[in-house]
Amino acid sequence: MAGLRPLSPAILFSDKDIVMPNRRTVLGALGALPFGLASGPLRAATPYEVTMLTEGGRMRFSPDLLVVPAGAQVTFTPASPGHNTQTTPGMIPEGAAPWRFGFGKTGTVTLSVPGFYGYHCLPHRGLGMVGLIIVEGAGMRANLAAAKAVKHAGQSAEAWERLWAKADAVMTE
Ligand SMILES: [Cu+2]
Repeated sequence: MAGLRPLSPAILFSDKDIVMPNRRTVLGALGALPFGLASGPLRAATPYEVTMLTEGGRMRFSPDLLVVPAGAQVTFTPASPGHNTQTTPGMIPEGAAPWRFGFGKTGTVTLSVPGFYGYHCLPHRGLGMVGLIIVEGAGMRANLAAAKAVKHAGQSAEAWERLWAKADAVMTE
């Protein structure tokens, strides 16, 4: 997996929330689970799945950061009503197809073009319901700067700050 380094425990176990887990959470997870870098939540066996859910009044994608190989299929599954997923303008690689699915619908996308794919839930974007998929492969960094430069409003801006920090943590150089 060129371009990425093994995921740290903090990354592996942070998919529950866009806030990084505290030390106790990480240690607890390490103690409770066999630790395999290649089989952590961010590298789940195919088919890849992102769940759209509301939990404790909080709306989010889980995991909100997913790393997949080029050509992978990712399925968005509604675990709670009222959510959708669609690509965020300016946040997909050149030549990649945008997606947009209806509310409460399951949708599957095939991600052939390496790069960074930012997406959001239409009604909850301002509440920080956003996500990032990194598709590994040659030229994957071509749209990184452009995607990072996209401006966001409200809690989405904070959510993206955290997401990019997570992305930076799994990337080398
Ligand atoms: Cu939503």
